[in-house]
Formats: sequence, C-alpha cells, structure tokens
Amino acid sequence: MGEFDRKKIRNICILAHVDHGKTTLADHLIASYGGGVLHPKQAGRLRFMDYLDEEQRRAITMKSSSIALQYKDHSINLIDSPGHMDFCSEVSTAARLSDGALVLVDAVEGVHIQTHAVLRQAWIEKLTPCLVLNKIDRLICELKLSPMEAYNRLQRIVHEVNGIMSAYKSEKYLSDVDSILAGRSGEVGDENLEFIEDDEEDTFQPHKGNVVFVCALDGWGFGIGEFAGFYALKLGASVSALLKALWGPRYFNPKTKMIVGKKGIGGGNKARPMFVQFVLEPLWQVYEAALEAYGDRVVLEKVIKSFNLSIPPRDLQNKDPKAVLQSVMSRWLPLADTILSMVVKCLPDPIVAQSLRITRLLPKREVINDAIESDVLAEAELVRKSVEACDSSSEAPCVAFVSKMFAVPLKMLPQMGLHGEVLNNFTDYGGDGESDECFLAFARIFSGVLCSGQRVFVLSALYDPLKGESMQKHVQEAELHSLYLMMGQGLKPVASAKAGNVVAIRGLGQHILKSATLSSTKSCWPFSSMVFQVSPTLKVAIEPSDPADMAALMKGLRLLNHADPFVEVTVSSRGEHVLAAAGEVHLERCIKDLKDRFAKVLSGSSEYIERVTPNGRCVIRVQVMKLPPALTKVLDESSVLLGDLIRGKSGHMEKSLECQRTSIVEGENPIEALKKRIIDATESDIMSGSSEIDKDRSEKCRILWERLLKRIWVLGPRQVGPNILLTPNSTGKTTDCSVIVRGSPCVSERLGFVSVSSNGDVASEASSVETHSLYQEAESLESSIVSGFQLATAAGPLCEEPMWGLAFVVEAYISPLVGQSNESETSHQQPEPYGILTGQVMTAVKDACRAAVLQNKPRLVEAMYFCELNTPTEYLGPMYAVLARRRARVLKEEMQEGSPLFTVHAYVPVAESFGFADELRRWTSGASSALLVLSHWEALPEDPFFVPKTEEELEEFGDGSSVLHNTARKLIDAVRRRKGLPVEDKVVQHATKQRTLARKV
Ligand SMILES: Nc1nc2c(ncn2[C@@H]2O[C@H](COP(=O)(O)OP(=O)(O)OP(=O)(O)O)[C@@H](O)[C@H]2O)c(=O)[nH]1
Ligand SMILES: [Mg+2]
Repeated sequence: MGEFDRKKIRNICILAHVDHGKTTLADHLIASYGGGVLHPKQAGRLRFMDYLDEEQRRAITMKSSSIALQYKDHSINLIDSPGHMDFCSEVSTAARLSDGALVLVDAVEGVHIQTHAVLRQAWIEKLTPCLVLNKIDRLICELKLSPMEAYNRLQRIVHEVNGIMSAYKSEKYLSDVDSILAGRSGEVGDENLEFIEDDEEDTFQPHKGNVVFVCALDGWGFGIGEFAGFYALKLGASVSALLKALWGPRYFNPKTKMIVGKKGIGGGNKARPMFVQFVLEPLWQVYEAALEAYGDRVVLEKVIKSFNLSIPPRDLQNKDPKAVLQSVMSRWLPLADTILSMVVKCLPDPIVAQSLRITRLLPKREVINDAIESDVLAEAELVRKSVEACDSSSEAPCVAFVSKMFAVPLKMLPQMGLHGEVLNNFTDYGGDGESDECFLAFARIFSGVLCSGQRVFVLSALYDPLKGESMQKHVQEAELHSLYLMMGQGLKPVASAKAGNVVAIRGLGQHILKSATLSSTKSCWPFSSMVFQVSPTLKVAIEPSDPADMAALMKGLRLLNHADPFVEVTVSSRGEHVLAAAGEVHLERCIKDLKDRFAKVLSGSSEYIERVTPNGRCVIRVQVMKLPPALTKVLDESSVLLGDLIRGKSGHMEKSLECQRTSIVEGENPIEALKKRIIDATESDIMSGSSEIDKDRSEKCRILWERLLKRIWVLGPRQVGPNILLTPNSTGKTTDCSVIVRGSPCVSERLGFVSVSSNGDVASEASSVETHSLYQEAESLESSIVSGFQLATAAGPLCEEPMWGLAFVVEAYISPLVGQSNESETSHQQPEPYGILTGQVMTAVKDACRAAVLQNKPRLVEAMYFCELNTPTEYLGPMYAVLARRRARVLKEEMQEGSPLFTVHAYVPVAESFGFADELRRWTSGASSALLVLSHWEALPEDPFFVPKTEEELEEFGDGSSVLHNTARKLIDAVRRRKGLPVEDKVVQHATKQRTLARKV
C-alpha cells in the first residue's frame, strides 16, 4: 500500500436514503476493481458488503464497512454505509474517515428525509460530494416516462439537491457573517473568508462531471462527459462546447448544425433539449428494442456498431431479454468506470482534502494563556500542520482517528501473517481474549506512518495537551498489535500504513470504547467529536432468562456497548440493565447480537409465566418445554417400574432396589436398564437433529440434558406420568431478601442420576433467625408446588385431559412477611397464614403451569391404534373410503401371495374407532376384517386456536370463515361439551351467510 502516491488515493463513502442502491452500486465497483473477490455475474445480486446474516436476511445494510479497490493506478478506499435512519451513526463514522461522498438518489423516489440527513453529514464533515442518480431503468420500465418527462424529473432532482446544499452554505454564510459582525476577528476570520467568498454556484452540475446517471442493478451508468466525447467526433463540435450544451435548455439545430438556445430552435414544443435528443432517446431506444417482445434487434446492432462494442454473440442470443440488455448496456456504459473516473476526477486526494477538512477535524483552539507550555503548544501546532499537509514521511508525527470499534469473530481474522507465518490469534494482546470476539478499530491515518507493533497514545475527546498531569485519565498508551487493509469482511494484514489510508487496527480493544484519536505524541489535540443526528431513544430493560447468567449478560452488554458505536448501556436506578438504541431495527439487531454473539444467555426460553399468590408473598415463575417424543415414550412405557421406584420410598422395596442397584453383575437390573433407556432417548433427540447442526451444538445439547436429568423432582400426573417437574436451576440466592423454594431431585436420585446426598441444609446457611424461618417456610412449600404441578398435569388447559410429554420448571420465590414488627395487624389480616399460603401456592402453581402451556401453543395428543386390515381386492375402494373418514394413516399395503387378499397397515385414532369395525363390515359386505392394537400417542399438528393472521393466511382463508375443519378444535370441543366445560361456540358465525335462514313472512 505504501508505494501508492498519496495523490493516487481516494477515500470515499456512499451515502443515501435507505434502499436507494448503495450496496448494489458497491457490488459493481468491487466486481470490476476489487481484485476478483466478486464475480461480475454476481454483481448487484450478492450484496458483498452486506456480509452479516442479519443484513442479508433483512436486505438492508446495518453497518459501514470498507473495501480497498484498485482502479488503474489509483487506490480507492470505498466505504458503504447504511441508509436506514436507525443506523445513521454509522454514516457519521463513515463520513469522518472519507474525503468524498457519492450521494445516491433514487430517480423514481427522489430526495427523501435521509438524503437530507446524509447531505448534511457530508457538509458538516466537509466532504466533497458527487451526485449519483440511480435506478434510471425504473423511469423507463416502471414509470414508462418519455425521455422528455424523464429529463424533467432528473432536472428537478438535481435542482432539489442543489437547493439543499445551498441552504447549508447560506446557513454557514449567515452564521459566519454574524460572527464577524459580532466583532470576532483575527485567526478565525481568515477561515470565514473562504466561505464568504464562496460563489453561489450550484454544487452539482453535470457538465462539471460530478453528476452521473446510473442503473446499479443492470450495471451501467454515464456522465455527460461520455456522450460529449462521442458526439464531438460525430457532430464536429468541441467536447467542451458539448459538455455545456448537453444539460440544460440547449438545442441542436440540424440545419445549421449549431447549438442554440430555446429561441433559436423554433419548432414550438416539439423541440427537445440536447440531453433528451442525444442521451436519453438512444437509451430509451435500446431498452425498448431489447425488452419488448420480439423487439427490434436492429437498434441494438446499430448501437453495438456505432459504439464499437464487442459483445459475445452468445450473450446476444440469450433468450432472456434482460440478460441481453445488461450485456449490451454494461459494455456500452460500464458503471464502475463511469463512477470511478468521476471519483478520481472530482473528489479530492487526501492532501487536498485534509487541508480543506482541517478546520473541522482539528479546529484552531483559542489559547488564553499561551505563555505557559509554549513548547507543547508549538508542537501541537506542528502536529496540526502535519495533519493539514497529510505528511506521510516517517519523521512526521503519527496521527490517526478511530471512528468506531467493531467486533469480528476471532476465527475470521487472517491466520497467516505478512510473510506467511502462522499467527496465533488466540493470545490477544488487546486484552479481549476472554471472548471469541476480537475488537478492531476502524481508523484513518491523517499524518505519519503507522506500523504494527508501534506504541501510540490514545487520546479521548476530553484530552487537553496543555493541562499536563491532570489529563492522565484521558490519555493511555497502547501497542498496535496488527494493521489490516479491509476488504469488506476480509482482512489483509499489512506491516505499515501511511497517511491518507483507511485501516483496521487490532490491539486497542481495551483502550477505546467508541472513538478516539491516536497520536505518537502527547502534544496533540484530540480530533473534534463526531456529530450524530439522532440520539438513542428507544430503551429496554434487559435480563437473562436465568438469573444465574447475570454475569454473562453483563459481559455481553459490555461487549455490545463496545462493538456498536451508538448503543448506550446503563443501569437504571432500579438496578435494571437498560439498553438504548436508535430505533426498532437497531434494537432488534442489538438483541440478536447479544443473544448470538456476545452473551449467549438470553435464550428464547426467557418467556415465563409469572403468578403471584393473592397475599403477594410468593412469586411463581413457570417455564415449560416439550420433552423429546422418545423420552415421553420411555416414561409412559415404564410407568409401572417408575411407580414402584417412586412409591417404594419405605420398607423392603427400597432395600431390594438398592440390592439390585449394587448387583451390577446381573446386567438385567431394571433401574439401570431404565436409566439407560432414558439416556438413549435423550441421545436420539440430539442425534435426530444433528445432520444440520454442528457438533458444537449437539455437544451443548448433551450437556444440557445431562444437567436436566439431574434435576427431576417428580413426575406427573399421579406421580408416574409422562410429564416432568424440574427443580429450579438457580442457586437460591436472590437480590432482594426473598428465598427460592429449591425442591429436591427425588426422581433423579432414585434413578441414580445424582447420588443421594444430604443436599446441603439450606436453612443452616441462613444467617439470621428471620431468614432461617423463611428457609423453613420455603421447604414446607415444596409439597404445595408438587401438588400444584400434579393438578395441572392431570388436567390440561385445552380440555382438562392429562398433559403429555412436558417438562416444567417452577421457581417459587417467597419473601418475608412485610411489617413483621406489626404482629397484631398481620395476624389480624391472616388468621391462619400457613394453611392459606400453601393452598394459595398450590393454586398459583397450577394456574401458572396451565397458562405456560397455553402460551406455548399446545397441541392435542391423541392415542392411536395400530390396525391391520385384510381385504379382498374388489373391496379395496370402500375400505379406503372408511379409513379416510376415520382420519386413518395408511402405512403399508401388500398383496398376500397366493390369495386375493390385500393386507393394509394403518394408524387409526382411538377417538375415531367407535363403530369402526361395524362400518367396515357394512361397506365391504363383511369381506374385510380389522385388528386394532393400541399403538402410541401422537400429537395432532393442527393448532386448535388457528386464526388466519399473516397476509398469506388471510389470502388463503379469508376472515376465517373458509378455514377447513379444524380437527383438533373439534375434538377439544367435543370433550369439553361432554365434561360440561364452557365451549367457545358462536351461534352465528358469519351473519351474512345466515341470511337465507331468515323467515320471510
Ligand atoms: N430497478 C432498479 N433497482 C435497483 C437499482 N439499484 C438497486 N436496486 C434495488 O434496490 C434495492 C435496494 O438496494 P440496496 O443496494 O440494498 O440499497 P441500499 O441503498 O444499500 O440500502 P440500505 O443499505 O439498506 O440503505 C434492491 O432490491 C436492489 O435490487 C437500479 O438501478 N434499478
Ligand atoms: Mg446497503
């Protein structure tokens, strides 16, 4: 990188309103000049710079990222920025590091709110802007405008953008005049002059070459320069004359071959400006010729010939007219060349840019007492001069600005060093080695040379070199671990980088939170702070699903705060961790990052149901999850053994079991066998999904199951059912003075998943008498929780039938009696506190369990018969008809050899089996017979509460009147009716459809 002359460097960013095509444009620049990282065929579709999963999923850019391009002998650092309002902080960080900006405007949508915002950002940061009018194709294909209408529209947009710029200019002008009138003079004055003298010329003028018209999707674009060059030869005019004439009210008089004004042409309204006649019309012709069915290929040929294009015949033969069009257009008016030649021509190199931007970056400080520390002052002035000149000599002071920190997974870092040596990325000098994320600084070098391994001072925005010792906390010394050239997601290690370049620096993770100035000397002013146009206003409190994960969450929040320039993490007065983001999309991304990358604890299972007992002393939280079907099956099938095991608490049963447990030689130990079956069942659950998930996940699953199996408290309903109550996972220590009811893993002990231990006398840990009694109280509530769980699992929320295959975690927090000192009052309110509380807890647990099930989209589980049918061939039809009416699922059908009989295997729901054999006999004249055996329980996949909600569902089912018969709902209602439970039945479903029932008298 060092060999490039600074004059051959351009640092540019692409700015625009959301979806105006920044990333698509970047794709084409990368495909042409990105050193082969992107195939031209994929340009515009891949969205190379949107490498985060979330960006691809949502199809919007969420962060600014840089890529180094090689255009002819120029080195161009291109920064793509997001357009969404929520991420406008990323625009600020991109703008700070760039010297020029490509401001995109969608030709159809025109100037939008964010266009204003980015223009302002560019203006504040003193960037030189260029205007790119994108999506010209939409004017032709979507709006179907005529070239003249399109011209008017484009002209309006250019005018509007110029209007915005001139407003900023005059705003500045006025404030400068104000400050002069206010009598301020001296050194500030000469800066102002620069602006006061600034002419009122439009910023964007096509003939200056800083406006281009492009279609990023199809990969073409042009400035009027391209056409001026071409027509100069054809019309025999000078390029400069044509440049002036090709935009604005200039007309070509074919008779005199003169360029004339509106008056000179005559011909009334028919006259077209030269831009329309010479630029837009040929374009429109090509589009129409290519896209219209069996369009006129002659026009295409003409263009190909007159512009001397070499297009592979294969491309022209392509059946897809769009592909032909792209092929012709991208060769005729290649997008990347148009854009980058404009960049090189119109945007400043770092030397020019820094001299322009210095007043913004390092504003002159007014030093009141300059007698003191004059040498420091002189040196700081030297540093400023060196930044202004973009001095890249090795003696020059080294100054860089870090505009944001970003996290990359450690495994994404290059494994090879500069000379091919293997880097050990896991010993991170940056100090962030504790996680598998590594922090890089997104920085621009403004003066001197930065080398990896160099030691620099990190200056915070509050640093003042004149204040010496008192400023210690605002300055740190750090070692730069390595420097990288950014290639989108990729990083290319470099040994050193000179002034005027944009790099990523590793090793500053511990020293910089969001942004900072780096300098080789302490006698340097920090760069002025960046301006953010919104503030983080959307705030949410965050907590881990499991209180034990608090430490991990806090660490995650710290990392997130670091990695996102805009997020704010605070602790509220109530001790909640509050995350502030710019908007909803931003917040969602933050939470996702937190979940997947930084904390990994906010699992989706954080949705628990909370109930409080009526007296408010006990808070109950219930979480429910589905057990793997294999495990449920094992629990169901081993109910007898489990029953023996659980009930055999006393007497000889336990002894005999104990004997069995020790006599391993027997091999047929039923408990060991059961234990193995349970473990196998959980394993099969892990294995079933392992084809898609990586080893890491399945390992995690295994560990999770290992832990869960150690926490089985009881089974339910009636002690031996297929549902599990797990003991709470937390340690029992809570922030306030409440105490958690811990329970004990009785079943796990009996199954031998945990050794029988004293389980630590909790009460003895309690420090005071008061808490001691609270612990005792908590212990006494255990049985209420178990009873609540048993009740809940015995009668589920759908139709009061037993639940099937669920695991519950019930956390009950009991808090001390409030106002205990006031004995009389309390006892007055609760004459019998214990008796009532246990009952309250039981009901609350039951309610919470049922509510948790309802919230998690329950499904009905029904028993299935396995059915074997034998039917003569001629009755196959009627037999299938019977099976279909009974919701049967056919498994297999087979001809019995040597007989005219067919054997059919099917599953028939038990609920549908009444009268099944009868009906079968009737329909097949008694020729077929059926054998039914109870096989298994099966969940009905239908949602009993299905109501069309999404757009597609609404389209398919309308308002719900045409939803097909919901079997699950039907069954539930039938059972509820039988049990005398309330049924949500509407007598009139759709009033309009019942009209015919009205009696007309
Ligand atoms: N018709 C047409 N569509 C385009 C053109 N350029 C981009 N698009 C489409 O516009 C949409 C947005 O493009 P992006 O490049 O993701 O826009 P962006 O400006 O990067 O969006 P953000 O980064 O989210 O602000 C995509 O669906 C593109 O295919 C164009 O020239 N013509
Ligand atoms: Mg984008």
